[in-house]
Amino acid sequence: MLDINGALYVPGFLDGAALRRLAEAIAAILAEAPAFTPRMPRTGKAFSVRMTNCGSLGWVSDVTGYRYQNGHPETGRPWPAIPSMLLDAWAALADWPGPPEACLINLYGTGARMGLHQDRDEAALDAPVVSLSLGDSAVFRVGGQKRGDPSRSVTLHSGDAIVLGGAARLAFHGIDRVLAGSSRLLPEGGRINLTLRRVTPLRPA
Ligand code: MD6
Ligand code: FE
Repeated sequence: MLDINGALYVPGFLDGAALRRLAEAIAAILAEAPAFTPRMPRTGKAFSVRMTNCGSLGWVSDVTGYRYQNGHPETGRPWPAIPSMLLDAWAALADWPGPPEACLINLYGTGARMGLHQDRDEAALDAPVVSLSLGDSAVFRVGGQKRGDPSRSVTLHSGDAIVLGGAARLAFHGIDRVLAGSSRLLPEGGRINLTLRRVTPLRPA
């Protein structure tokens, strides 16, 4: 485990066999909850990343804003359940007393990236966000709690985990670029990032 600007970096958290099982589980989720193109609030500009979710809640973004909701924005169906191996990953990495409620699945094709952002749409900001990467490697940047704070980069490979918790929970972070063709895990290439989140406090106030 390494500290990257307060983020906990766990290289090789998942081995090859676990990654293959997880890739299959994600393919099944995508069959039930197809990838959608999120759009920026106000401008409606399309993200370069496509998304879906599993869990009781899923994160969506459209012209009206960012939010968590119970169902898929296009099919209206409830999100598929979070696979047990992801609940196990949360239990191993999160150090938090309840289960995650949402798993955002980010899909990176050629040229996709993710701008510097904070994850702050969760009421349970005392819970960390746990990230797992599959497929092609990507340059992940993490800074401080202000957009202009100094940042560090780390190349995330298939199977690596990142935990943003504690003082780093509200750190700005993003994906500068994906290194196309760096992994053979995913049949169609590209990169998948999973972020497990607790949205609501354990005992609602
Ligand atoms: C990505 N990750 O790796 C984007 N968010 O594709 C995130 O936005 C992220 O890695 C919260 C915590 C960890 C993360
Ligand atoms: Fe994020």
